[in-house]
Amino acid sequence: MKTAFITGATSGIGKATAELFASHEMRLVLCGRRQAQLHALKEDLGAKTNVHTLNFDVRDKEAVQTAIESLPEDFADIEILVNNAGNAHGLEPIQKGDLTDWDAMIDINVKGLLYVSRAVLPGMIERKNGHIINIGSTAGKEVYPNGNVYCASKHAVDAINQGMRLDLNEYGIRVGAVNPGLVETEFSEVRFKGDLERAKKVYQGYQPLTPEDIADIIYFVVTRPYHVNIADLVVMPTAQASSTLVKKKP
Ligand code: NDP
Ligand code: 8X3
Repeated sequence: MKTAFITGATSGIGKATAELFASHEMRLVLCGRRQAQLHALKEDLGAKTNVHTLNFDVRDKEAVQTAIESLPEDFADIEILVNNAGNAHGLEPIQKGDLTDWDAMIDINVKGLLYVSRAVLPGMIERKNGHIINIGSTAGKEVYPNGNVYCASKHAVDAINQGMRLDLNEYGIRVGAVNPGLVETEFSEVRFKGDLERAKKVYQGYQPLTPEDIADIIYFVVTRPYHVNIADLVVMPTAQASSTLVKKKP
């Protein structure tokens, strides 16, 4: 039974991945800040597999380290790390950017991913066995108007993905990124600070990806034979050709 550690498992892509992994009886460590959602996940998925939940903010490096060090023996040998926690905060031209939003995106999407990886890696290196899946974005491949800092944070994930693969090569650890385009989750709700009407509009007039679509791909990535490493994968809805070109019904 493989142990998978998923950050940002309380909603969207992380939650769908946890559900799919549970249906394949993978042992799960599920992380997020919302305790009620973590509790519900443990109740629901606990019927299918062994689940351990960790409540921490990826921005807090001491909390990250303590949480990972506190893992019970059964869950401590992490084979798969899905670095998924992250969000966009705001969509403003650079000259109007909110500094708190900028801090959140850099601290969560970039530094949080680094803190979690740094805490998990020693075990993988010792066992010479591990697979890291970094959830990037099309925003890490191109920049769109008003996306400035979110795109920068995902370009950083792209660079970190490449850097990890180079540095971990000698230990036989697999590293790859899954970079989705538009996926309907709580993402836009967070970006627009709870403005549900505005969030809904992002996904209207075409068929966006679902979190389950991305979970399927992540499951495919982690179930390839060990000599196969999917290094970098971009996936968009068929209606999307780039960050700025989406064919919508009038
Ligand atoms: P959701 O908002 O649905 O999920 C985000 C998850 O990240 C939640 O589980 C949330 O948990 C967790 N999270 C956010 N901030 C923190 C934090 N400070 N500490 C710990 N956990 C945190 O969005 P998605 O599922 O869409 O996003 C998942 C990933 O996919 C992100 O990295 C996002 O950038 C990326 N992505 C999303 C796309 C989309 O169109 N939706 C497209 C491309 C990439 P909690 O609030 O409980 O802490
Ligand atoms: C999420 C996709 O296009 O909103 O990373 O940046 S997008």
